[in-house]
Amino acid sequence: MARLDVAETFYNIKFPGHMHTQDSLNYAANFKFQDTDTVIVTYPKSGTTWMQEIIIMVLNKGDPTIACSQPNWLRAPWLEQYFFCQLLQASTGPRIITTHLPYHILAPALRDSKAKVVYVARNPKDVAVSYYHFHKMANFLPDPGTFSEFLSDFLEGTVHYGSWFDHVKGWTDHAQNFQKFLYITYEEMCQDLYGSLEKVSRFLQCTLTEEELKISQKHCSFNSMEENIMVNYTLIPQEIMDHSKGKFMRKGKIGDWKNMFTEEQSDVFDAVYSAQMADSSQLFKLEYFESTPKPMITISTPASSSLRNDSTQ
Ligand code: PPS
Repeated sequence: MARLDVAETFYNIKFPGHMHTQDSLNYAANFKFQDTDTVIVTYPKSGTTWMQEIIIMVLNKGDPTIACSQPNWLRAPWLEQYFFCQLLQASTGPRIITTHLPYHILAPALRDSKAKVVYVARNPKDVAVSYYHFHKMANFLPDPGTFSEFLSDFLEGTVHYGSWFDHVKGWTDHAQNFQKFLYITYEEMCQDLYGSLEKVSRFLQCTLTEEELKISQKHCSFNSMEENIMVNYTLIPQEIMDHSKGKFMRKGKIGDWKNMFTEEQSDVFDAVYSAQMADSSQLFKLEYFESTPKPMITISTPASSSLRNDSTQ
């Protein structure tokens, strides 16, 4: 199934037809989660692959064998992709499921389960830049045009996988609906990878020793992941990802948007951001991603099941 130029529209959102069908999207929306599942939820380019790696290292207590021998899409398959069932059956160990689906599509299936949900958010300006570059190398995504054109589509929410604003608001505004929900940012992972590993290990109730955490920290660093063919997507054939046009592990930095946005684009973005996020119960300000990101939402675990907003911004 190539379908590189096909887009599947589901709930008014476009998905790459190369990996998605109406059947696979419907299947995802009605999936029967198990209480032991760990579900990684992200808008694209927000740190999905990184969290997949962090979780596999935590669950394996710092043993990199699986992380170095199985591609990430096999050990943490995407729920909405048409080969999901096949991959899930082939995977061993606790089920780690990845999804880019927005809250309103997945919530009915997920809400009543006790599955652990890990939501990773990233500064949307950096997401837009990363996504733009990814469009240029991923042949299953449309030609993004100029950055300015792509940015307009991103702000309007007409890019594949829909609106960043709806995604983040949907999941974080309803975090309290889940029994086990961890919210973490890409920026926090960048600034304190060791602490983030500890946080994920506490959430998954899988304690690691200091030594195991240190091994995991090294393994999950950008430099190490950039070289790991199980996560850097160089295993994907050239006709699907054109590696001559860019790298999946591109820069791995906070604030790269400053090298791409004009002042005017940044002002427009800020205005749209303020308008779109005005009704968010979490009251994210864009600067939140640029300061030391403190958790906006506390971890919900069996021991502390209430959620509260820690934001003072
Ligand atoms: S995808 O296609 O949605 O699965 O992409 P995703 O994995 O969510 O995001 C890719 C970006 O994450 C960066 N990345 C990392 N940054 C820092 N450290 C580590 N270890 C790491 N692993 C992945 C990756 O480089 C992409 O960001 P950009 O800004 O393009 O470099």
